[in-house]
Amino acid sequence: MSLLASPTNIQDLKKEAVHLPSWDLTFRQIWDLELLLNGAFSPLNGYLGQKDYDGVVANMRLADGKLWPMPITLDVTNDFAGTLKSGARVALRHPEGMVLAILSVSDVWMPNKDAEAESVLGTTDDGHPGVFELKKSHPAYVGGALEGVELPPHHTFRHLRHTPAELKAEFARLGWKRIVAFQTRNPMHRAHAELARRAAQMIEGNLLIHPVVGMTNPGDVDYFTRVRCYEAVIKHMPPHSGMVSLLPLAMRMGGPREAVWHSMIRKNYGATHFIVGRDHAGPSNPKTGKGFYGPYDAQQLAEKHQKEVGIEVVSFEEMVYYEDKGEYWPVSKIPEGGRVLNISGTELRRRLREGADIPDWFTYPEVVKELRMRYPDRSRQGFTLFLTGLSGSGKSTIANVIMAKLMEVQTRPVTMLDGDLVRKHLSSELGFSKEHRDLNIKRIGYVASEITKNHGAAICAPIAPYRAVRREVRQMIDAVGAFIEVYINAPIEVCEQRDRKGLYAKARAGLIKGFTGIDDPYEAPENAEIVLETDKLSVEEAAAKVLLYLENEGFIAPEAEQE
Ligand code: PPS
Repeated sequence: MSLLASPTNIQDLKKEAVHLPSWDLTFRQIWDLELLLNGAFSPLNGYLGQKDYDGVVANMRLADGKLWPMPITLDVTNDFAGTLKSGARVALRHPEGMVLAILSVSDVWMPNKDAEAESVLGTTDDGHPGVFELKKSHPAYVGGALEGVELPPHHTFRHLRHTPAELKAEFARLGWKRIVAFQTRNPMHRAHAELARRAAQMIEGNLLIHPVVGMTNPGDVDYFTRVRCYEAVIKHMPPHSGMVSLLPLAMRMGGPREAVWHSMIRKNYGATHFIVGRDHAGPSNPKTGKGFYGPYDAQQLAEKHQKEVGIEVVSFEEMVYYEDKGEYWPVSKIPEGGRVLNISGTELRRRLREGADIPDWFTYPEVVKELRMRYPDRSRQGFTLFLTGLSGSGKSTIANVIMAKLMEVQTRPVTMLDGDLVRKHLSSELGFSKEHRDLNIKRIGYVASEITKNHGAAICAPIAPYRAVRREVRQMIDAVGAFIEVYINAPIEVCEQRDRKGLYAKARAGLIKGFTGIDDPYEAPENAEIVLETDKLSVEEAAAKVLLYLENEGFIAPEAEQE
């Protein structure tokens, strides 16, 4: 049920909002709010209160016993939470300033996020993107009912956006009674299209391609590219048999619970059936390369709850290309000795990166064209070299040599974001607390990501002592080009001995507090692309190693191939 107020009430709510405390929503919160307001999260009438939250976390049930698998909470700062009491009213605002809803506060509490992560996502490991987001969110939760003023605005692909009520009306208009929804956060290739087409055939109904365009797994293809792909793929289906509609959901990548949640959302959008394939919404652990969940865990949990949800789960196993027949078959149906072809996500990325062939049996020409535009081969991509290391490890000296050499051998514009320079021009008001250092690195990351996105080369050389913020920057830049972490590794004794600026001596004398390596931590990178031991290498050798890496990985094309 939509939580939007009636037109007359909206005017009253807008007047009331002028005098209310405001909370500026984060992007993730805007996506949650949209689906709360438009009824996609029905039966929720707002953010979970503490009792409902406890039940959802413990056993996927609201306090009244209704099924609901995912905590939908409003996270706020301690300071803001401290100003709120039960009964307070808060204006929830879009970053551009509009009031989207008014929240009547019922509860304010401090959640145990580790317990939430363990119970809902099955792990507290922040290699899991849902856990990472959860830990990054504000520390206090606010629950309460919502009165919607307006839905968040969308300026893209408006012809593909529907509220649950609009989508149901569209199904009725088209005379569709049996609708199978296909969830995706990736471009669709032939295997996915075949699976979705077969599902529609099986249920003797129509297909709803229902991709998530809110928040997905970091590193996923951006939704602009993906949506153009879906629009191309649907044209390869029988005419008028299916449609595309976009779902502005912030995924938690919670595997089994996420599958139940997705099925409830699709039920609210009017689907009668929901496809759950292998590894539904399951991320893999960057540390082990393995999934956080069993490949069919999500299917099992979604099947278990399908009756209660009121949607039929259509379970599919992985589809592979059966070369002998020239068709896609479920992997378990391939006879002994049958020749099977498959291209993994990693292999596809390699082929795009290297400009290698992407065969027609794998995907559609329009999809290849979109992906090649989005992911030009590496010689045309932007990149960021992110040098991190202790003060005096040699970052700036090496960065300057790399910069000169890059300008000699390739044509991308090169921008230097050296620690000291940035602190002078970009972060002049910041000190060296953890908060200020993180902000400094985020600023550098932001500028570097813009340079990378526009196909330039950025060389950053801050200390960047904290792992979590380096990872955030990596994610931001990986989405638009390449992030290459270069660990400038010199033992603290060596750095201290060099003490070019005399800062170590001052730190030892207690004249500088919180000096990295002395009385402030340096968390060494664990997966840096390049490690330079500067107590063993000369500056020339260190820079040459970086250039060699760039050449070997295809970022610097042979002279004859450069445009
Ligand atoms: S950070 O942690 O990444 O934000 O630091 P960064 O912006 O690279 O700035 C590091 C330079 O600031 C000087 N400096 C300090 N460094 C570390 N800890 C403390 N407390 C500190 N106070 C001043 C120092 O000159 C660093 O420069 P480099 O080039 O690393 O020697």
